[in-house]
Amino acid sequence: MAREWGLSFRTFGYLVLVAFIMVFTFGLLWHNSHRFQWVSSVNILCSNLQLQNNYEDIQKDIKIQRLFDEDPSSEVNVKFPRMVYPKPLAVGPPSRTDVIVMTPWFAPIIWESTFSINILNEYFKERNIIIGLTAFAIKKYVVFTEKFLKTAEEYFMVGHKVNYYIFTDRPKDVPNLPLKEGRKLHIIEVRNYAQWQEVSMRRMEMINNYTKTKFIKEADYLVCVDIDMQFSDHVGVEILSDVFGTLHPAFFGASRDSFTYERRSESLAYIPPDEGDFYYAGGFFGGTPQEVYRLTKACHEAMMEDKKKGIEAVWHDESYLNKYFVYHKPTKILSPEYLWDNGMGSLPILKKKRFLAVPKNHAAIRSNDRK
Ligand code: 5GW
Ligand code: MN
Repeated sequence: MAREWGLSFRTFGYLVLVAFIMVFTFGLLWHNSHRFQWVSSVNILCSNLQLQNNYEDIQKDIKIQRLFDEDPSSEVNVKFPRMVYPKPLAVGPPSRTDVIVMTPWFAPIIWESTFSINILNEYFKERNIIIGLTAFAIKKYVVFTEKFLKTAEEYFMVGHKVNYYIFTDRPKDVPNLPLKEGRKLHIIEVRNYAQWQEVSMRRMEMINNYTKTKFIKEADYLVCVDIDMQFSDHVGVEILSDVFGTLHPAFFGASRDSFTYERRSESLAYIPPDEGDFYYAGGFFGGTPQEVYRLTKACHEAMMEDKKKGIEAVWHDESYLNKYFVYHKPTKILSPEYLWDNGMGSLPILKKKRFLAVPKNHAAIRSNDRK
């Protein structure tokens, strides 16, 4: 046959050899690509990604795998996670150019696409933390607990251990919902107060008392929120820090002189016109039990001092919280994504609405009659 094509036996021999080597090489490559399938898939992912700090787009492509966990034949006991994602940029366009993502005291301000939840989850998962979520359901506000808890199950700290602490004067009216593994409901029975201002303000005292006797033993972080709210998108470990506050949705773009800080110098909540960084919301703060203890103690004691003098700050507990944060800077700040009211509409900078006010009939929910 070689003769018919005008090839010498020698050339034909070479061709056969080359063909054999090629088949062998491709066979080996094909075999390897199947043995280490995660490597090839990761390579494909990486080559498709523009190397940007836009974590929003890469979120779904990130793979953090425990290399040896998944290989039963491995005899290696040391377990190193693989952390596969595009390299963060040290120099180059920032992930957000429309908002400030860092305070002058180097506390991050948490906006969508500034963090990678997979990296953060890996970090907090390794520490096996427990997060305590506190909320008050006093009097008629108990009606908000069901939606609050149901949506928290869906969006709040999914995959982590959570203790719900519901403070209420109506424990029987708190629904007993099925909770996911690692999540527990603690109903804390407390007294009510006749005046609504006091209901709101006494939260500081009650959180303070229970932090000292209970939370400090049961939780690594506390998240203290309003209950007339629903979770509507991811709220996870990216919020956790020693002590954190949230930008109030009505004031994050406002000037200092339009903040509704307490402006009467007789009150301990007084903030002089040339001080203050942001206007923080009373309905979402937290931190470690130690820091929450300090914060709630300071706020409660200031309220009690003012009460003796017959003065109460203009926005109650929120005013004292704002005062505290002027002199004890939060170590992390949550953007209004974490506390939004649809009454405020939508904005281009607001990529996510994670925790939303539930519309309420103010007159009906706040009246003193029992139904
Ligand atoms: C009742 C009437 C007027 C204002 C507050 C209340 C009230 C508040 C109440 O009867 N029961 C109660 O548990 N609260 C707690 O205080 C809830 O956790 C509530 O989310 C929080 C703050 O009060 P809000 O939500 O009415 O305040 P805004 O500023 O969010 O409207
Ligand atoms: Mn509220």
